[in-house]
Amino acid sequence: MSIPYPGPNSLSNHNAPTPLASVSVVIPTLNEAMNLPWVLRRMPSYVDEVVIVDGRSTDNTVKVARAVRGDVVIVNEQRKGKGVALRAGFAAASGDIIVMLDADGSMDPQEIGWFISPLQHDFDFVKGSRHVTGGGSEDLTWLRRVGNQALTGLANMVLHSNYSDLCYGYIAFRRECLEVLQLESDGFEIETELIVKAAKAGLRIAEVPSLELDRISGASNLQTFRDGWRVLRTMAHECLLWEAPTAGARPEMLRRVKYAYSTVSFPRTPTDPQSVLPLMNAS
Ligand SMILES: Nc1nc2c(ncn2[C@@H]2O[C@H](COP(=O)(O)OP(=O)(O)O)[C@@H](O)[C@H]2O)c(=O)[nH]1
Ligand SMILES: [Mg+2]
Repeated sequence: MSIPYPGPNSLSNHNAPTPLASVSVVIPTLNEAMNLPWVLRRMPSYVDEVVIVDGRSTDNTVKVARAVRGDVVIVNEQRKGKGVALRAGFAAASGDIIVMLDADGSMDPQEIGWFISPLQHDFDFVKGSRHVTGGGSEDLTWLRRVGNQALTGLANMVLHSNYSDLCYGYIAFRRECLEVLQLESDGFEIETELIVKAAKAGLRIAEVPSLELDRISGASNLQTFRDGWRVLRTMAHECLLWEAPTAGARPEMLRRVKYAYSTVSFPRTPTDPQSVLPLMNAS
């Protein structure tokens, strides 16, 4: 199922039929068998393709993914790092719109609609923010919160931007953006690379509120100081050296889109992979 996608010229041509866009969701996974069922079951029906990038999990992540969603695309990526995994996933994704989110249950796929809506209205790149009305986080420790605030402030200073949240990887964009962004990060700093390059390339960017939930089970793979340093290094590198292929072509201010969260509570418990795997054997 696809979504209506007016595209940049729609305003001047009212008689043209609205084309449809397909949506791919790219999810990097490292030992997320207990959390992935919740994520996949909350995927909206208009998502056409889910791409799981794995290769290093030692639990049943891939089997569980196939059991819960039969049409899942699995990309085998043996190299270490969230950035490597996302780049492989983007290359494999076929959708007109690409959404990236985590597999640990911290990002609710039910929010995808908020990310897609600005893309249907001429925006190119939509990033989630935990620090605007309607957003929030159950997952941020005070150290990560302070670090993120400092890095966001620094990025805004050098980019002359007004982002409210830098180190957050719930993002959606038109697939054409990949040609402009030329991603090369290997680790968690890919989130910074995406955001800095999107701003430098003059993409039309919107920020939407997002509620970051606690990881359902397991431990984070991020190391605050090591990865904070990598973010800083990436920011310095991209700000100083990177010239976008379309740099300055259409510089746009960041727009902030407001949504109100309905206070729905939903059960978030780890899924025992053994309760899911017989599904696959039965089919
Ligand atoms: N394929 C792959 N996925 C990874 C790797 N490192 C982290 N991830 C995934 O990236 C997402 C974010 O990682 P997480 O550990 O939750 O970091 P945090 O959210 O920043 O604390 C999760 O879905 C992880 O499973 C990796 O080396 N390879
Ligand atoms: Mg996480």
